[in-house]
Order: sequence, then structure tokens, then C-alpha cells
Amino acid sequence: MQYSELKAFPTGFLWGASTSAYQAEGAWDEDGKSPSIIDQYEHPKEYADFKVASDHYHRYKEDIRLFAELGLKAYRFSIPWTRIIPGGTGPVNPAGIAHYQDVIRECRRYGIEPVVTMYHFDLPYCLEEKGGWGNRKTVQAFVEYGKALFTHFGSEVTYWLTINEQNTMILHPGAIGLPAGGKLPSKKELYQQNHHMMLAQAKVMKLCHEMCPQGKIGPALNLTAMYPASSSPEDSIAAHNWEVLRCWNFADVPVFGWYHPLAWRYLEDRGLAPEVEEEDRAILQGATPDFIAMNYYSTATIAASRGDASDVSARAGDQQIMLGEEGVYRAAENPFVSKTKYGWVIDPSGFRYTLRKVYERYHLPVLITENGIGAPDVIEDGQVHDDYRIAFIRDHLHAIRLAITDGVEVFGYCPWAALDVVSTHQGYQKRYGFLYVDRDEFDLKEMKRVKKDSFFWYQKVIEENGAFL
Ligand code: BGP
Repeated sequence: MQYSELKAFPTGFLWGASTSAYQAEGAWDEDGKSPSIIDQYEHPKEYADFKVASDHYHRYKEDIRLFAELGLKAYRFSIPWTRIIPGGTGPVNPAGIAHYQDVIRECRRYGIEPVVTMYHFDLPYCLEEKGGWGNRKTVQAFVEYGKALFTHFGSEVTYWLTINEQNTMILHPGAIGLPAGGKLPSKKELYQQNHHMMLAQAKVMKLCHEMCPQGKIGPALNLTAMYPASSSPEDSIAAHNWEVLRCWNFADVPVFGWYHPLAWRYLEDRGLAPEVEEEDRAILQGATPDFIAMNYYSTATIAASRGDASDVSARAGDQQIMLGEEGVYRAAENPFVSKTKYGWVIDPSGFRYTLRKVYERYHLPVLITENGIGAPDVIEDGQVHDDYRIAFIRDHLHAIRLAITDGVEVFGYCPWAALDVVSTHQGYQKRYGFLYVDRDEFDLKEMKRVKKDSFFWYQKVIEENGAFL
């Protein structure tokens, strides 16, 4: 669709940036924090682990000052359950509360809106030992944790994200890390975990609305439109299969209160449907999100399944992610898009297309909580020339502007990442930040923060409310 004039980014647009606690903070066992599953998972030995990361836990004041200099209007970060209730349930840790009160105060001091993720892959390990998300008791534990967050931070935080990328955790559990021994849960177990997460999410959304009158809460999912590999009707049906199973099913439950019909049929047919208790439908229908938070990196292209094991293949450049499912879909190449060095498709038009679909489906305002390009940035004479990042973000912001012109309500953009953080399985070889963190994989150096070229560019974008895009 061509327009005579593009709409401007709305006034008050939340120009932001994101991090997650385990990737940015370090201090993995300080101030009463207990280990999370992420701390206990097996990660590739050739890359940095999460023990020190970017030391954001100790340097948050300096970092937030730099975010203010960047001009951020919002900072999306996660609070780890393990710092707030180290035992998973039970007593609240005063040091954890004090720390995030201070982080939030620091943001507010500069007029930065804190956007808080309640759960970013980091279940307390003590709960994992009791069955983790497979154990229905974890639902109540999450509600207790939510209550602690709303009690202590509810008056200072407006935007809450329940669970980050539940769809990645359920569909690609290996991407988050491998449990000791390397054995991942079965699909049946994963869909039971999924159901419990859905219940936990619905309950904390309800609680948030009860406890925080000004609070707004929503799920943060990795959403992406799918293209059929050809105009063959079978390819279109396969692309729809995967779009439903990968994306819509995870957003339909919080918004509509029940599973997408096609997804539920898939689960039933394969013996994967979770055990559901009588009260569950009422719980899922008892709360709705205020917005959809969306992480967008790339699109996928899908061909019809051949119905055999050849449907499954590893994603190019990322062996941890297996694509395709026998009898459902297979991954295909798209000659119209480029890729990052790590094999991730670069597709700004796909961003506009995904935004249209999300808004058309849910009619809820959209907050972009992740988007960005991972690259092995190089520091030379104290400078980082990341023109590829500027190009990536410029093109994706232009796509948002087109989507806004299309009528989609987008109220903020928090790209990944505010500063360099540990990539989940590529360490510091793959960086995303506007601020370079000067450390190597194992040599921590001084971890000096260095403004990349993209920092100065994004600063100007924010200053002009995206007018020149
Ligand atoms: C998302 C996660 C983030 C972040 C990002 C980049 O799926 O929510 O935590 O890791 O992906 O991924 P990676 O670091 O693997 O490149």
C-alpha cells in the first residue's frame, strides 16, 4: 500500500532499549540471590557464562546515566525471581527489593519509564528440582512472586511484561540452555509446562489489575509472520500451520482465554494436550492483557511437509534451533531476504507485515520489546563503527512507521540491546548494544562502556521523534 503521506511516530512514543537480568547483570550469587535454571544449565564452554556478564548489577547507575544521555524514554529490564524470593516461595529478600527500588528510582530520576519483565527464562533452580513448570504448584509460586513485585514496585512501574518468549521456551527449549546431562523435556511435558505458564500468566495479569490501578500488563512473545515458499496451496497451509502453532496459539490464550482451535486439534491428535482442571477455563478467561509486547527479529519461509524425518533441519548458522516438524511444515529458503552472519533473516517488510497481523488479530496496542542485529563488533581507537546496526534499525523503524500509517497502534520500541550483553549461546562474539562493553569472552578487562556509532545515531532519532526516518 502506498500513501501520499506517512504518519509520524505518536507523541509520547516510548523510545527505549532492552536487557535481561541474566545476560546483563552478573553478580549471579550476590545479595542473597539463589541460582536459577539458567545458572545451572550447560552452556558452550568456549563462550562467557553469566556469572559476571556486563556487571550491570554493580554499574546500573553509570549505565542508566548513559541511557539518559542516549535519550531513552523507556528501559526494559527483567527482575529475577531468584533475587526477590530466593527460595522460590516464602520470604522476600530485602536486598533484592532494595536493589530494584533503586534501579527504578534511578530510571525515574531521568524521566525513563521502567518496563519490567517479570520472568526472562530464569526459574529458581530450587523450583526446578521440584518439577519446575511441570509442577502445577509453580503456578501459585509465580503468583506469590508477582504479588511481591506489585507490592514493592507497583506504585512506580506502569508497564509489566509477564513472561518473555514463552513460545521459544516451549518450542525450542534447547535455545535457552541444556539441563545437566543434556536431556530436554518431551513435547508432552513441554505442553504441560506451557499450560501451567498460561495459568500463572492469567493469574498475575488479574492480580496486577487488582493491585496496581495504573498498571498495564501483557505477554512478551517472539512473533513473526510466515511466508509460503511458493504459491502452492499446500505451502500456504503449512505456513499457516506453523504461524498458528508458533505464534498465535501463544497470544490467543492470554487474549481470548483459550487455545487456538487448530493448535488444540494438533495437540489432541498427537497426544500432547495438557491435563486441564475444571477451573482452568475460568482462570484463563479471568484476565486479559492491556497490550501485546512483541520481540521481532526475522520472518520464516515455510514449505509443505513431506511427512517424513527430512522435514526437520537445523537453522543455518544456529545448530541449537531445529526447524520443521514431521507432518506439519518444513523450513524453506527465501531468495528475497538477506541474513545476518548468524543466519537470522533480515526482513524489515516482514516486521510491518507481522505488526499488521498482530493488530488485526488482537486489536491491542503493541509494544516492541526486542529487535536488533547481533554482530561481532570491533573496537578500534576507542570507536565502534556499527553502520550495519544503524542500517538495520533504520529500516525496521521505517517499517514501524509504515505499520503506524497502516493503522497499527504501536506505542514504543525497545530494541535489543541497551548495552552489550552475553548472547545466550554465542557469548560476547555476538553483540547487540548501543554501548560497547569492553570485555572479551574470558578477559574481563575494565568493562568500560564505549558509545558506538549507533548510539549517536539513535540519540538523534529520539531527539527528533523519528521524524527523519
Ligand atoms: C531473544 C531473547 C533475548 C536475547 C535475544 C538475542 O530471543 O529474548 O534474551 O538473547 O533473543 O538472542 P541471541 O543472544 O541468542 O542472539
